[in-house]
Amino acid sequence: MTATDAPATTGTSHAKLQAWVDEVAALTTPDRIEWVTGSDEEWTALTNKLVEAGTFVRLDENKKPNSFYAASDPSDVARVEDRTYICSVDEKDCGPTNNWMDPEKMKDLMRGLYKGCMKGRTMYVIPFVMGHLEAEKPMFGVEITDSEYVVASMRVMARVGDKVKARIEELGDDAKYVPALHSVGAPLEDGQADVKWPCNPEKYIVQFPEERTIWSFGSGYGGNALLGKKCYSLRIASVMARDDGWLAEHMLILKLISPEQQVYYVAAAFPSACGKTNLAMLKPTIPGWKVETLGDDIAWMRFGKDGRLYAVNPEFGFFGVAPGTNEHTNPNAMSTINKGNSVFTNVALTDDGDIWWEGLENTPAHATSWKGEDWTPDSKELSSHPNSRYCTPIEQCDILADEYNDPNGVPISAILFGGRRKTTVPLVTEARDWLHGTFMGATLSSETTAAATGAVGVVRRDPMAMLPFIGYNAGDYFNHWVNLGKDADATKLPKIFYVNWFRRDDEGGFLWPGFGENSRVLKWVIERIEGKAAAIETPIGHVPTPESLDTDGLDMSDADLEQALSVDAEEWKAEIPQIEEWFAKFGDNLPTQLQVELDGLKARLGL
Ligand code: GTP
Ligand code: SPV
Ligand code: MN
Repeated sequence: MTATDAPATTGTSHAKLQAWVDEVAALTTPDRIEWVTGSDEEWTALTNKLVEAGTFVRLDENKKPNSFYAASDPSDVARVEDRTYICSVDEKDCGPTNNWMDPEKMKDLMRGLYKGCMKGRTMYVIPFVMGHLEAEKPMFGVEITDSEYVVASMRVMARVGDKVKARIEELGDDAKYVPALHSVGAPLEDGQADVKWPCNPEKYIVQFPEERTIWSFGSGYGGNALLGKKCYSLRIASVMARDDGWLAEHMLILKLISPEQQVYYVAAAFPSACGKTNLAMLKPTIPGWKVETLGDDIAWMRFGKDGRLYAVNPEFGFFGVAPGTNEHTNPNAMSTINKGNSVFTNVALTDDGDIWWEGLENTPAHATSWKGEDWTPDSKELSSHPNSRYCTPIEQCDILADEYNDPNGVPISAILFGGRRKTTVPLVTEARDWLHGTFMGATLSSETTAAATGAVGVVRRDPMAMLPFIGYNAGDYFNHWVNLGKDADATKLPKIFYVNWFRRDDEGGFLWPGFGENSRVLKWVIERIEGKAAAIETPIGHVPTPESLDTDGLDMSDADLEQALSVDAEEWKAEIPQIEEWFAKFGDNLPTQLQVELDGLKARLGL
């Protein structure tokens, strides 16, 4: 069947959108076109189709209602940073931290890949909005994909369907939307049987920042394929934010309520698989304190009329790391997924129709691993991929804050930066001011994780936890942070802190128990903001005195606490050449203010 006679089940009255859909269909030649409505019937039809294809296994209705297990192709398990491009018109605008190719060259190359790539498949058109449909300027997108898995996941992760489409049509030419094209790149010849997880060894995840468009090819994995998430809400949105004076960040948003019923909102940027979801849904161990959640991965932050920085979570679901999640580390995530309506990818399937992963309670005597192999507790291999994920609706979260539904967002009191460092970086450090905090963010370092393909455990600079997500020159991005601080009322800006839950003792164990105990650090942060807690001034910033941190009931030796909080000048001196090398990458694009911060740090370290 050719594109011209591929019947569209519906279309749109929005001429420009229809023209793009037609153009893509002509190029990719799908057998069918379907517009995603967002209805329950559609979910049932899609998931049935996925079960029939073997991509999904329906889980036991009594254990995980309306939920599904999927195992990907073993080669398609994470974001592919080396295949991710920022195709700005001018190479300079892509900067030294992103891959670049001339946009026209990239389009030619990818048109070659897209040609006929949806043959034998259905092309789905997903109208979606990141953030609220009721926002002053709704942030629309339209994803075209040939993957039912992507459609099902997008329905969980973003607000999709008829209502969004109707609003785009109503706004007509005024409707700004990001066209996002995705294909798994696995056309089917007539009569060819499909595989459970179609994908292509050749992958491209491409952002065109000036055009605000996304082209993705070859992968079905979350961050590569659910294009509303990292591709739009961070890479494209960071460019929009630069142009319009706001911030699109890889941050969780939480609401903290003190025993005195004071409310504070905190945003925190940690690299992938470094603890955002867990902190966002934290169950405090200190009496009287309460946490509610607003978001676990992405924050869009704009200045309000009152001069404060307001954050909204543009997403509609959690796409969380499964291993390590359990009733102790994250009871709120557990109760969210136990309500069902979820998709689990690359975890283990138990014999009684449930899922399991490393770290979860009730280890099964036997299960099927993510690779489809027999697994028992004696197996040498992991049952679940380290980057296996649950995809679950945010509205099922028991501690979702009411403010999640406010398109204007919440005023942020503190921003935490954090990473995974075995050494050097103390449990918590307070920045002196916004600029110093920007320096902390710009020099943030972390050990790489399984969330991206490549080596795990290698220390790299991951500025603001945004290294793979800044849609333009990172030097310009630093400048944007500096400028926002310069133009703002300093008394209203969030206070910035740098945390590290992952420092190790001499035996290699974590010094700090983490998870719910992180509430102690949040309390110190709030008390610093309120001017109530003591701190020691060190070359890198203010760290708690051991007495200023609430350690009541904390099962930890004084020596370990001291080590967790310690600032070792020698370790920091060793850090300096790495920071210098990092900054040198940016040449003239590095804001002079950050160089001044570095010089100040060196001077304080006696260098
Ligand atoms: P992305 O979804 O990839 O952006 O990850 P994330 O930042 O949301 O990370 P997440 O909260 O899912 O945590 C990733 C891993 O870190 C999990 O295996 C957690 O168990 C572990 N982790 C999270 N918080 C802590 C902590 O406070 N201490 C320790 N030791 N581990 C933690
Ligand atoms: C991350 O890697 O930071 C994630 C998962 O949150 S993904 O959607 O794949 O980007
Ligand atoms: Mn993330």
